Amino acid sequence: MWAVLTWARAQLSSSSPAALQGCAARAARAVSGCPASAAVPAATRHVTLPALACSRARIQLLVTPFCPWWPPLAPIAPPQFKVILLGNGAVGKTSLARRFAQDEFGPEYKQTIGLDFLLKRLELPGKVSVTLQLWDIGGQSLTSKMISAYVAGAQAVVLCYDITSMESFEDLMRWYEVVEKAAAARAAKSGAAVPTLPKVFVLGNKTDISHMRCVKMARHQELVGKVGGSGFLCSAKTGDQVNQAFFRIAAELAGVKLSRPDIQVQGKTITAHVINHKGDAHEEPGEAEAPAKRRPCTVM
Ligand code: G3D
Ligand code: MG
Repeated sequence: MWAVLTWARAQLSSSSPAALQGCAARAARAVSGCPASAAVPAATRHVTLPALACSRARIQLLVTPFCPWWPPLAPIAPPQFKVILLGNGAVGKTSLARRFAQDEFGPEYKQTIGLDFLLKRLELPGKVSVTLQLWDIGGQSLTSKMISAYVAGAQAVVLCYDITSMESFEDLMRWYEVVEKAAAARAAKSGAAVPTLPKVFVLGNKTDISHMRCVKMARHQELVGKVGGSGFLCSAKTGDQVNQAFFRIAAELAGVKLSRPDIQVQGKTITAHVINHKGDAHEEPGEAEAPAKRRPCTVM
């Protein structure tokens, strides 16, 4: 019994999903009486990360009342997902990353030269914590040889365009091809028969200037269908829909199902700035500008 408890504790202390899956598989074998050499039951192979984190918390709750001397397990480090923002220069990749990770938007930063890297931890429904690693590579890197190295190991790619620039939208297919080539090269290197593509999302930025929009919604949807992911429209400038987009990306990567209220809670209150044009202003009589003093005029 002691040995079993010690072994279970050692397994549960691990932060690795693989070890947790192994633990779940052994537990399933022990319960069902299968020999230790039996293959991992199919059910446990498909256990999702949140489900595992949840079972770990449940085991902790069950064990503590019977074994009060058993110190609490160290918390599991939340899983990190590598998310790359791709797209032409000036579509707003840096602004989006900064808006999401730091809730900032400002003109003080320079065009990205190499690679910017931001981290943001999120709490998903069901108390599932995840960390998104946002990789912001410069728009000038479409022809760069480094791009496939950046894409390697990414769980998600966000293809970003500016809704007021048709060129930035049409170039997204070239960005997508770069992702496909990188995945194919990786598969060839590892000997895998089928390349593993990261999840691909399409994000149209600058909805605050939608009166200048030239990419129609139908074309946006068509591209989303082609790359097989989800699509978002947002504004890094006002923050509209930025949190919702990344929250949905994180949930999709972690395998967490979201309800409409879950997404809505992420919404940011947008403040509308009312511009008071001089001609429209209704000045109070007392605040009106004092008439200029009249000088006597002599007509010769
Ligand atoms: P990039 O990282 O893709 O190259 P940046 O793009 O984030 O550097 O943004 C390029 C320009 O677009 C910046 O303007 C930035 O302020 C603007 N921008 C980014 N996001 C938005 C948005 O949501 N709405 C509007 N209206 N502008 C946005 P400047 O003038 O500094 O070049
Ligand atoms: Mg940039």
